[in-house]
Amino acid sequence: MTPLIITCALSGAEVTKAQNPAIPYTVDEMAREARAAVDAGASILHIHARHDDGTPTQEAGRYKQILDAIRAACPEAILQVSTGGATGMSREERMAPLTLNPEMATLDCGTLNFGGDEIFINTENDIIAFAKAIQDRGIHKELECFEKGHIDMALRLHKKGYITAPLHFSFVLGVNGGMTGEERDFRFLRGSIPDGATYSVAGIGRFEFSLAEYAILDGGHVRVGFEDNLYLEKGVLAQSNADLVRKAADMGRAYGRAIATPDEARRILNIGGHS
Ligand code: KMH
Ligand code: ZN
Repeated sequence: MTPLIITCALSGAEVTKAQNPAIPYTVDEMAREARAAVDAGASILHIHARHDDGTPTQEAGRYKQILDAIRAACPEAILQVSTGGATGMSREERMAPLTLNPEMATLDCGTLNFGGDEIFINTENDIIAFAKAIQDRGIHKELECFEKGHIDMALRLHKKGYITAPLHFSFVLGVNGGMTGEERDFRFLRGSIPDGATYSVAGIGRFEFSLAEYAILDGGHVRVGFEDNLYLEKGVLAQSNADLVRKAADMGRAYGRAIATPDEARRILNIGGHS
């Protein structure tokens, strides 16, 4: 079976130290969490920038400090910036980290409710603009799909030439306002992507490890980390992102999947023409 690519979503934009004190905000905390996650088996790091007080930001300057520190701590890892940022941010604001030419970036493929009064807005024109900005810079994209309509949108824009191959999907399931992450949801989405496409699952909260198991058994890939889930098991907070990565890696190995190194991940996803 293909080696298992583990992505670690280090901090996200929404969760806070009040919920789990181990969530990294500062540059040093980000770099330390990144190194430990890579040591535990992560090959891709999904990065949202925060200011020292935890406020999410898409400022290129702050992203640069964080990317430089993470690169120094783990030069082998694939760094994936978020173009999702936080709800309420403008298109231009969200695009700023692309000016740093990271190896990977997310491309969010549709709008959804995001709890309370929050709406995560990704209009068709937003998606086209993000796709162009990402692809023009030769950055490898991950197509974030929070429900089936987002896959349909990505495939429609692929057919029109706005989103180019290779197609690598992330099924982000369990957001309050998006699709749940039950097994039937996974099977529906997994069956909706074209042959030859790759995918990873990101289960929010209680869906993190159940979805990971379906994907591992199916030959897919997995994202874990504080952005998605704060708990190692019910009622037990994870002490670090590495705890969550280690649990996914142990599950992968138990089902016969070797854990992909960053270079193996580059080959599997065809990043930069590796194949
Ligand atoms: N923070 C969410 C509103 C992404 O990284 O591309 C969006 C998000 C998606 O996290
Ligand atoms: Zn994110």
